[in-house]
Amino acid sequence: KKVNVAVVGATGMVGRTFLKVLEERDFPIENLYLMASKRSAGNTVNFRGKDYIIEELNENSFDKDIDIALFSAGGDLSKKYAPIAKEKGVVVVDNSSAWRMDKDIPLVVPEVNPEDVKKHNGIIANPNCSTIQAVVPLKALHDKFKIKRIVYSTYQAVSGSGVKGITDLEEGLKGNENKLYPHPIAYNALPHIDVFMDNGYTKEEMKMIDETKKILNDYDLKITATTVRVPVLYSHSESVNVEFEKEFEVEEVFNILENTEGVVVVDNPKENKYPLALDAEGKNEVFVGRIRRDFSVDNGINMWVVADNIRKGAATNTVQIAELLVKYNLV
Ligand code: 2RA
Repeated sequence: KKVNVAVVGATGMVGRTFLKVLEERDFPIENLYLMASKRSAGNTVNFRGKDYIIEELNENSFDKDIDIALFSAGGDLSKKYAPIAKEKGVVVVDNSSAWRMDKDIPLVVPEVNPEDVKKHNGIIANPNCSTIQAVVPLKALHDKFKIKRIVYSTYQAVSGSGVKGITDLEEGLKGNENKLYPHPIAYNALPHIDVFMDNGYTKEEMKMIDETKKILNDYDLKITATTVRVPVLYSHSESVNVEFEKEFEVEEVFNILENTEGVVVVDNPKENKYPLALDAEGKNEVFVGRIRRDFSVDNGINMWVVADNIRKGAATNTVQIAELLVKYNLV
């Protein structure tokens, strides 16, 4: 069955990657509509050998026959236009954080909680990139050994801040002053992603904590997080420390992860083989390695989890949600 798709924020890094992933995965598109700001309206983008003219996003953008709208246009535009699209019968898959913690809006990682798309009432939220790559390996382990506590420590690429993040790093490495972050990102590590809350955590850290509980549907999980911006262009790297309720053998963990959809285990330290940001860049899987028992607790494990934050962290996950909508005949 072919569907009519709108891409909102078509010229941004994630928007452009939506189009690449839609092509790569041969998503069944009947008609495609590209929407962006006034500044980009009128430009053309090639998709499957055909040129498409970008239209300016406005209140009437969804008056045409659109089945699914993939949004990556920031929280404010999502808050304004997702309800308009929904009223017109469009199913919105939104990348912003605007709707993620709304109890009536599913927060979906297709390898983890695919059935939740069936609960949608017009809007489905795509989780934060750093959350997505963590829950993909965690779900099967949670089902088998029941997670008690998670400690996240992340090392996040500057592309998470969009093109400005990339420019800031590239300019910083040339010795030019940084404009985006509160401190130079070149040769540095900034324990400050998004804004600080009253509880001393950043919004990015609270997103990982809150979104993990919602996606795994377990609000008893004890979770803490420290998210750090590092001078890497693409791919987020994460140290994930997990304590389980039940005993396990490390061999079991390897076997489970090696058989988890969307996970690639890269783990042979003696041959310097472990997940690397440069290796994950441009790929859609979540790479897991450095799997080893945490001897400081009864049933603990450490893992190193790496994924392309623009692909699996955003565009690919969103397209996979759209694939579920087609698969479940929800559009
Ligand atoms: C970041 N995860 O990396 C956030 C949003 N993309 O900045």
